[in-house]
Amino acid sequence: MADEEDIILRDLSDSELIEQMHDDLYDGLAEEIHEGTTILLERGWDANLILSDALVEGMRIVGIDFRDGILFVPEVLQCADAMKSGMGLLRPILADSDTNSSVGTYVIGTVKGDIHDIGKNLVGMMLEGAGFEVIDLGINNPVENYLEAIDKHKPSILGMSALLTTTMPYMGVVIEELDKRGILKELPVMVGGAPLNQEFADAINAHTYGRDAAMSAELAKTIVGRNI
Ligand code: B1M
Repeated sequence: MADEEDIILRDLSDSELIEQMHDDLYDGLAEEIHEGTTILLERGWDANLILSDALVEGMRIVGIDFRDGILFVPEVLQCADAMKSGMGLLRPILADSDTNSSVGTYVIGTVKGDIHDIGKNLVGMMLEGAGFEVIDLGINNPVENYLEAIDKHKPSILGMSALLTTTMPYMGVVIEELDKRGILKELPVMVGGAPLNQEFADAINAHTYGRDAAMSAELAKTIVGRNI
């Protein structure tokens, strides 16, 4: 990024900077998002607020134009990279747990056919902040990956993320398989992602529906008995 842009960002008021960051995220400018996030942190902004007001809100705007055919996949990929450059700075803060020992192990992954990972990564960060050891399986996970991870890590909770209406039914496939193998009665499953709701989670027999990252971390603590 040019120094000139640096100076401009620093000269902006908080609200102007937030708006500029929405524009920069839209334009996929990773360095500018990194810089904007740094400035807000230096000004004492809470990491959660930077996440919601600057980054998630910016991505919401991107989503509208993506839906309307104004932005296309290559552009939105750049937006995602820009978002991740800001998240990278917030990660150590959000994931900084005040508990020394792990409250439990949480295996999380995006389901088969789905490559969206920003929301999943956020949930993972919040879980780490809540004291969980997070095993992240990444994206595009078939049922075998979840089974293997359950066998290997013996998690307290299994989490699945899906961002597409075409991939969310696959969560039901995984849950059915867990049920068939007698795992479901012992392993709480949390599902989440923008197209989901409680009704869908109930319909596929998921233990819990996580609406957003912060709520999911709270729910996870409740499940392992750390919120009571
Ligand atoms: Co995609 N995409 N995308 N995309 N994309 C959506 C989801 C879409 C709604 C855009 C739109 O049309 N408005 C639409 C889905 C429509 C539908 O299913 N009905 C869509 C589409 C259609 C597609 C493609 C099919 C486009 C194409 O190729 N023609 C394609 C599919 C690829 C695939 O997966 N097979 C595709 C591709 C992509 C990119 C690769 C370009 C990129 C992803 C990059 C990446 O993730 N690394 C991308 C992006 C960025 C989006 C939007 C714009 C943003 C998603 C996001 O990161 N949001 C999205 C539009 C939108 O959602 N507004 C869109 C920010 C994030 C913080 O929120 O992920 O919702 P979210 O996570 C939240 C909660 O949902 C929750 O907590 C998070 C934090 O609060 N949560 C959980 C999520 N997982 C959870 C798990 C939990 C608990 C809570 O427990 C385990």
